[in-house]
Amino acid sequence: MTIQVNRAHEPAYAGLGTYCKAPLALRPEDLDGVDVAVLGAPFDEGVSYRPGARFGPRSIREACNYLWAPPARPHMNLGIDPFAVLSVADYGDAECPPADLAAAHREVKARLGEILDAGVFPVVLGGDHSLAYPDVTAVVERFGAGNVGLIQFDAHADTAAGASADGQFAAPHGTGMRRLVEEGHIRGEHFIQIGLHGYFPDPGDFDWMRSAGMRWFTRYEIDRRGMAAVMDDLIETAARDLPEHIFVSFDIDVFDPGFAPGTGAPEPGGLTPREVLPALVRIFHELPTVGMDLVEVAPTYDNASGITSLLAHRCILESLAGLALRRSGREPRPQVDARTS
Ligand SMILES: [Mn+2]
Repeated sequence: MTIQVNRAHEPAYAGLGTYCKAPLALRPEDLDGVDVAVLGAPFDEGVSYRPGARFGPRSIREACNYLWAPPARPHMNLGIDPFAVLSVADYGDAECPPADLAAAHREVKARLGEILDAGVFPVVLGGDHSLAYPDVTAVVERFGAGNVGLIQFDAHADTAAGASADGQFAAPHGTGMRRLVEEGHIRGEHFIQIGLHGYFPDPGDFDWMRSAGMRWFTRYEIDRRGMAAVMDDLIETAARDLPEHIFVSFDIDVFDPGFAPGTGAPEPGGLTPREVLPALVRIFHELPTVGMDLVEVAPTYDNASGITSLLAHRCILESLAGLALRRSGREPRPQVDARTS
């Protein structure tokens, strides 16, 4: 059974903080009847540059709490309230001990396994992007190797080799995607990336990605062709070539740092919320997704505005709206076109 975290007339910014004031579930048996479970993964031992993503889960939960509880979020352009369609619960955080990345991964995978075993759709809040490794391996254990596809939003491909030839260290948050493919959890041709820009990966890593059969849409292609056309391609490719179970791994640094400065490895020249939010709606509406993670929110670099956590919060909400649309089996009903004069 889930526990309401608000009193009857308590504003959402008051009291205990869960995602959108969703009720709390702390034990596997509490997930009975739940459709979506939010799980925090507060660790950042896998980063190469600025730490701080361990504070992401709490910060994302606290963002956007200016409405009333329990949650209601009627989407203006879809005509659907994800909380009316989906039973959303907050499953708290995995017990990630500081300074032990392997233990953090183990704990996340165990809690995520409980969510998946209950047949519930997981939304995992990072944490650094090494989180994708325990997330995707847990999903693959449930659905079977070769049966899971991966769509990654990211500035960086995260396909560096574990250690380069000259012995240079490669941080776990930059190597997880390669590891998933090399160890056989995800086939390269079941992997699509979107939003790559900046100076990583190295040309040699791109060569490896090509040889593995991976596909990607860079921000430069999006600039040339427009996000809508690129998303048409991505959806068509995923529907045709990816297996029936698709996991979405979303790195907040896919956004331009002007929109999301609170992150560990910002890359100037990134995507905008106006490009990405509708893309998330399309993916979760039109493709058979089985879960998502959202990583690398490091709110310490946000200064006073909390803009990055707010955007992360909204990315999840848009994803849930798309998922609600899919589960309801109907098309969007925009609330915005009725009165124009
Ligand atoms: Mn990443």
